[in-house]
Amino acid sequence: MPIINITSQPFTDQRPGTSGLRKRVKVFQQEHYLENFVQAMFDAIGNTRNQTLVIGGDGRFYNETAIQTIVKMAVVNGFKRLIIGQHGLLSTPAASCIIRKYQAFGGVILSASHNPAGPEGDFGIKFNIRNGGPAPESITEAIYQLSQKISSYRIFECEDISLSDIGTQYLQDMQIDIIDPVTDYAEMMANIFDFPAIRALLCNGRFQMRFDAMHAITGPYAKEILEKRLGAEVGTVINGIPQADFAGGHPDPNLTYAPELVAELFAENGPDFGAASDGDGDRNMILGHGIFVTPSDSLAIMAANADLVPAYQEGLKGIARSMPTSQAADKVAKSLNIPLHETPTGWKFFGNLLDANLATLCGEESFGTGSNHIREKDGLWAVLFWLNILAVRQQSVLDIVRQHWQKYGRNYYTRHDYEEIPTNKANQLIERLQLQLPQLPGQKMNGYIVKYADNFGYHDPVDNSIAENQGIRIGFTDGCRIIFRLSGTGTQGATLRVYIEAIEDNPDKLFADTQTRLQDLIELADSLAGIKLFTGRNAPTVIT
Ligand code: G16
Repeated sequence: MPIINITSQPFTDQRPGTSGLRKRVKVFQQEHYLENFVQAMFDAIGNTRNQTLVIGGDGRFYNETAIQTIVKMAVVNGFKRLIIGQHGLLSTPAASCIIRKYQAFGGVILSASHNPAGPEGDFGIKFNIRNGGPAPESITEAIYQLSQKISSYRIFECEDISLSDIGTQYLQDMQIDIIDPVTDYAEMMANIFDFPAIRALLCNGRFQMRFDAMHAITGPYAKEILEKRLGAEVGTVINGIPQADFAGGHPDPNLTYAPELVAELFAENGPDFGAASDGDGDRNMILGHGIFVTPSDSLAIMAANADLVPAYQEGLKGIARSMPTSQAADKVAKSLNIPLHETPTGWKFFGNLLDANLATLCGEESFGTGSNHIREKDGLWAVLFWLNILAVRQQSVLDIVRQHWQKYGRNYYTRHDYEEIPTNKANQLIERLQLQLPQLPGQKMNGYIVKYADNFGYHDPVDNSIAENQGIRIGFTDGCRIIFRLSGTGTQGATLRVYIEAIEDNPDKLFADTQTRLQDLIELADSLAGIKLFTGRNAPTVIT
């Protein structure tokens, strides 16, 4: 076959971050850039001969171009079968579902998540392993090391394959199945949740909901599941047609980037329930009429109500949360008498816990929640989980959240992001903080006494791997915390994330405004880290 061997040279910037390699589209468009990374990936993941590979992405600009390249490289790397979403589309959770269902060797997911798309926007690529989850650091680091030594890659020279027709085609001996991107995922959801109860809620003539797909991948999934299978009124899903540039938007489901949805839910006669998902469909935001549910609270409330969902009625094996996520779920785990696992930021750290049956639900403050049904976080799954709770409890979101706080206490929580700051300044800020850590325990600041101050390290209980330097934590004797870390998903400069949490058990103080309640800790964070000084900013770019 016409295989061509192309001579190439390493690019120094191919180390995957929190979730794969994310760069500006223009970076990926450089000659040999994508091909180098794909070759390094295929070389790093082991024997690709006779294996099945799933391929799909969030439909952003460059998705189909990249898929054609990967297909032509997969055939010379010996893959036996490719399973590709029609038009190259697969949400991240659907890709995870399909890898597991068809027992594939792994999958390649093309996405830069919620980052803006289009020729001037971002693109990304990551490899998911056989369990459906993101490759662990041992593999991502191996990919990087190989990318730094690469001198050539191999590619098959041929016409593009058709991504538009569902069915089977062949490229040499390699079978390529183009599948409907939604069906397998929708069937899985129907097996997890109480669809008859949710249908009854959505069709009762009173309950109103809005789902914002943000012009990204979840549109077709949400329309099929919410409107077709569950009978929600047509129009429940807004911005439901995926666009290559996400209509110029920033599909990050939070209070800053989904302002229309938020305004609608806070309006006088707004809907009972609102939700949004991100570019690749793995994040979620949950809103009730007049209330935003923080992702950390959402995880805790889901865990506390998991027995209402058919798939989790047998009970939870454990709950896992990333370190910066609030400790709200810890209280639920304690009351359920199940373990709580604290991992570094990054969904890849949950995979081992789920595989070993040590955890059933996982969540992150970064608008991610999921369970052992797949090995990615799952936006629509979280929305259906909430609908299942609402259908059974027949209460408003506001009442459910308030009752939860009354029972467990409230973890006031906020994250302040300083985006696109100069990398050297961000590093200086962290280094300076790191130097202060040994002196902090025992010190009294603004009335808070420091209990511990460290840089979080994680020992994986399953494979014994160690992940160091995962974020600076300053914990106080009353359970409050301030955490600093640099994002691993940005593509321009550095993003400083500051996570602030206060614990409130006094029943008279449960309903204050979050930013006001946390003001003294916010000021303390600034004085500890010199945020204004190093970033040159007076205020965060994004507050969630
Ligand atoms: C990714 C990871 C998440 C992580 C988030 C933020 O999400 O999968 O585990 O919490 O990035 O990471 P960072 O704080 O390093 O920017 P996504 O939705 O972007 O794939």
